[in-house]
Amino acid sequence: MNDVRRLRELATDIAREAGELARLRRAEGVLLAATKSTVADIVTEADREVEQLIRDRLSAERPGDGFLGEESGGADSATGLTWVVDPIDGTVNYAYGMPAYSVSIAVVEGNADPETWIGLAGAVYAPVLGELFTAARGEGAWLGETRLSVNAEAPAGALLATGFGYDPTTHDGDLATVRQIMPLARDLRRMGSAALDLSYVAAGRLDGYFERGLRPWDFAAGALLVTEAGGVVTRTDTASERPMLVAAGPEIHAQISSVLHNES
Ligand code: LIP
Repeated sequence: MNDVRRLRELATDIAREAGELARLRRAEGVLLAATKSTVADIVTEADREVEQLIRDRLSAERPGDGFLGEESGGADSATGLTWVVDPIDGTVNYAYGMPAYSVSIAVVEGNADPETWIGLAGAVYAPVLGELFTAARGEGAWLGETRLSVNAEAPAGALLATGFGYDPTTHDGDLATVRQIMPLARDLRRMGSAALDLSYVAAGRLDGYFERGLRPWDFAAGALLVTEAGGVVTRTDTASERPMLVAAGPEIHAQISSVLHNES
């Protein structure tokens, strides 16, 4: 039996240290390290340095656990647990000096396959905003000492968030989805960090969130926050290159899913 509280404390402690490093490096000036899938898909030296800090801490504290990080790839698990890490989620915001970025650290039972893993604990830390979201399986979702709960309904229409991939050829399809869903919405937000979008759904700051094409590290911690706050997180089109993730309270999730199914 895994001690999910201890795993949560470890994720929290490392996320705090990693977030402070990211904030320090940003203040010193951002160095672009490379581009990845497209010219818009950037990685900074800080992304790599922060992920290495996280990986080193986990190797010391949890030898034998598996690892999947956005920048340094994966390592198989010898213990049955795998850490899924986005060192700086919202990298473009980070590069431009916007505060909406976060360190996302999750630990799952199983390997880094979202179709089969069981989320055990997670932390999402936004260092500039000074907010640390945490969750452990069966222990609820928290912002500091405040327990979180998703919104049950949205009588004035749902405040929704979404995002778009780095590949401009996908933007028309994603905008068609937005157009399809807007009749449910009172408004739409596009913050640029999936981990924060999911944290905000858990906190009731958003009524729902949907996005195609997220990678496991973008949502591993945030999805646990939402489910531990009473919400529902689903991924559909999982055989495609761009699965659709939807996160919301049960009623709003059903409304979004109904529209998406009619769309497809
Ligand atoms: C980002 C996600 C965001 C998405 C961006 C990007 P990154 O992750 O958090 O929701 O819309 O396209 O994938 O690249 O900053 O780690």
